[in-house]
Amino acid sequence: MIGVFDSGHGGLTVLRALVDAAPDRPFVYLGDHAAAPYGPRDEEDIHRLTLRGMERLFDQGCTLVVIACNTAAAVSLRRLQQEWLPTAHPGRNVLGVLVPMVEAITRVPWMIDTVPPDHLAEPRTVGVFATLATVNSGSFPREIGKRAPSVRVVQQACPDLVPLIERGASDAELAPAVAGYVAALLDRLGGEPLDAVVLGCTHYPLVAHLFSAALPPGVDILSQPLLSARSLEQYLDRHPEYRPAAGESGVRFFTTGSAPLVSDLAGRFFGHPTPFERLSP
Ligand code: DGN
Repeated sequence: MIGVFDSGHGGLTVLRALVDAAPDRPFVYLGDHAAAPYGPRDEEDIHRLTLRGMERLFDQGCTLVVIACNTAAAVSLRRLQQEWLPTAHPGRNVLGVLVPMVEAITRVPWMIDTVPPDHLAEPRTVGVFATLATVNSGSFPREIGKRAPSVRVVQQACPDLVPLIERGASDAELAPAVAGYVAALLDRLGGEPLDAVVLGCTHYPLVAHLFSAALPPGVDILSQPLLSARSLEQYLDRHPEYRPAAGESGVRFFTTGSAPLVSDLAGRFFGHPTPFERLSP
């Protein structure tokens, strides 16, 4: 069983791409809606909540979990992998959504043949839109810098977007907020051309069309769900020990929040009805 974790609804955009890429795989989704949003929380708090989410998914029988939340992954993934998993759960693993994106940007060799050849030729300046916690963690600039020091990374926190999206705001309400964040990032570039942007929050694919409308023509918008799905497929090929057991199938949806409320909005993210079950917070 493969777990997919998010603070709320956003990870459903990633789960959608994972299910599309591997429809016969069993997935368990957990949204920590009772504690969402994570973006404004401090790092210790985010780590504690993320660790709790991992325990719950392991309790459901998952051996591999994808943290489909940039905020949780940016703050907590390295700590989980280095400090917690080797002693508490040897043989299980946790992956994030940040590294697949960074690898696509910097074109590590195993990613090259999955990225169309005309995609992101020699990126020089990359914009990152994300939550405040992800921006403050510095994870995107750090990870991109390790692999491609010549790439300039300009970040823009978008603190209003997750709350607006989570309450089902209309495009008319969301468009000015997105346009404001895009204008702020372009301002800081001071006229330097922008080659690509990362929507570094799993909620933002839902407003990708608004980013596209607000950005100058020709700027590449990288799709995190798609890149995460490709990356998971390749990971499973390299690590057959995490392939689900024969006979396991289907997708189950859990939330720490109110199941009826969450199920209502979740269909917008997942594109299909999502019958959530409640896990106590
Ligand atoms: N979807 C989460 C992310 O990718 O960072 C953010 C949700 C939140 O809790 N702010």
